[in-house]
Amino acid sequence: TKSLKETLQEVIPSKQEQLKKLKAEHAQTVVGDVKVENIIGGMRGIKAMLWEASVLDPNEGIRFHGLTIPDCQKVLPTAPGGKEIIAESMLWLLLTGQVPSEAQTRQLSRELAEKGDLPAFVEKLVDSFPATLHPMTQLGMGVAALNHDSLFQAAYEKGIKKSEYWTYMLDDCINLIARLPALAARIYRNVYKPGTPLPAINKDLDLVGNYTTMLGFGDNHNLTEYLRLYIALHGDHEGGNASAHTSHLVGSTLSDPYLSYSAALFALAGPLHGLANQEVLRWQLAMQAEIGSDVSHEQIKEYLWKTLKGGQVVPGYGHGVLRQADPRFIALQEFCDAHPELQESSIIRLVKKTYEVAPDVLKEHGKTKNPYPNVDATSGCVLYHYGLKEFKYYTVIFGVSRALGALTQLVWSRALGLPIERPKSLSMDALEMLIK
Ligand code: AMX
Repeated sequence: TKSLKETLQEVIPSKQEQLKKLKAEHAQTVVGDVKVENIIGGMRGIKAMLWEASVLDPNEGIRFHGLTIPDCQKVLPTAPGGKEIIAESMLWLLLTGQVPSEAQTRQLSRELAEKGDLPAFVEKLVDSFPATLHPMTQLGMGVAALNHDSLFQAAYEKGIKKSEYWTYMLDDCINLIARLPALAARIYRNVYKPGTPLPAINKDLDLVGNYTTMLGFGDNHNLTEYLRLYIALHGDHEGGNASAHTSHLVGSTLSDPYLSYSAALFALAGPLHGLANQEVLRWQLAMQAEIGSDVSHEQIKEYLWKTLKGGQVVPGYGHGVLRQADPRFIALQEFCDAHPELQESSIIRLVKKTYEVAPDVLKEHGKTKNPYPNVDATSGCVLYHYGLKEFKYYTVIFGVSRALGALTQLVWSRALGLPIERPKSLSMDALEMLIK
């Protein structure tokens, strides 16, 4: 069985060749133009960065190396006894562009489990945080502190060839992904279940199986399966989203993966990005409290208008790139449809009914370019149903997941020798001079 590193070693040369050819033959080819609206509009729509693992189509949604979510669900190995994609098979696909075999997936699970323990000083650091410190702040600080053991940083200090950067990057990235469950679970226990014993990592379990067990939900098979799917699906969403772009930017300075990804986590912590799933749940619960669970479409419509007229956004709807219902939302809805306990859940039923009404209301409202749901419209509500009820923790789970894609690109950025990012900024005066 070929290992992950051996597989990457084989695929990297052809990608390097592809980049060389693009540079040699098309360096001056124009692929888009920059308008004033792009400059003042958060760079929306500008094609300005390389990102290998996934590409987001406005209508079709995400593809991972060309595979749609349903494609991935067909071909990627699951956990033994499970049906859902797992983090390991998704990570393998993201990194190599290839579908791993069952044996390769198990080998990676074992490697991650063997590397999953936290250094004692990080445990102490995390245990010293007040329970009132937001779990995302704790996660970002814990990840940054793990750079104590960065192999890339140590090798760089000694002096290594540029062509070797990616191998140290890969080692760091695997170590970081391996340690995220223990770190994230420790934060959960400290904040919400203080004093309860944290189980040790089981070397025979997959990454998310271990994560769920350490959170204290190991005996809930359906929640474990949900988290496997959730973490695989949230793994990557091309490069321009705020968290992925942040890790790309910081990594371009040759900061190690721990520092790069901790910066990404602080971008993920914003309410317009990763915090949205907690906002959706808060909003749906407030709706339930006000109008009840057994409600008509008309009542939901009224509640939607109340939210909009109050000057608030409808959380879980709209997207910077997508212009259709998010296929990740659809995949999570299908998970709900396949599990009777979720079909009977009042909060899940309310999410579904909201989806039947909200797009038309948002179209009539006329502001958002995308009146359809994004993945957050449902993700937190399922966690809530299964008893993981601490909203503030939800973005941490997203943070465990997004590492798959962001760290993949760090490996590729170093393998391709991409330079430090340095876009040009302009003042309004400078912009006006250009327009004249
Ligand atoms: N409800 C009400 N109004 C909305 C809206 C929504 N769900 N989504 C967008 N709008 C409004 C915007 O606020 C903006 O109004 P303005 O002109 O007064 O500022 C207008 O519609 C145009 O916005 P847009 O171009 O359609 O969206 P965007 O690219 O600027 O923002 C996003 C995208 C996701 C931040 C926005 O749709 C939003 O705030 N949605 C709700 C929060 C949410 O679900 N976020 C999750 C995103 C996914 C993720 O990162 N996890």
